[in-house]
Amino acid sequence: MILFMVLCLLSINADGATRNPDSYEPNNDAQSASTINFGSVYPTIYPVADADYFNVSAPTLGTMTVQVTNVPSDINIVLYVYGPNSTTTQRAYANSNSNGGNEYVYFDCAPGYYIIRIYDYGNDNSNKPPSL
Ligand SMILES: [Ca+2]
Ligand SMILES: [Ca+2]
Repeated sequence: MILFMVLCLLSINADGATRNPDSYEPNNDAQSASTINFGSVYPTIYPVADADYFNVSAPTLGTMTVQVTNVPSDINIVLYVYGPNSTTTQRAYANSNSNGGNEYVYFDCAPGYYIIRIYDYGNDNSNKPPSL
């Protein structure tokens, strides 16, 4: 068994007054999901009602972990994973915590691509990034 990990880091702007879209935009639906590798990405949930979709591929059988950490205090992250090789088949879901809480899922994965979707439960926005 091989362990794959995708770490979704919500990065924190040094300048808390600046609210900016992240470099993965536009990625507001599964069709425009930003292709990423396992590791860390640093999206922001901005502007209001922003949703961020990512496409990550598992090369073989394994366990995939997706965690959203470093969540800003004004954001309540909802995390979905779809796949394999589907933009609509739900594979994992997490919304265990409220504002500022981390979210985490792990599951056995087959080879193929998976779609990760994160957004804020209340459709707020934040300049402070989460970490995927
Ligand atoms: Ca974003
Ligand atoms: Ca987006």
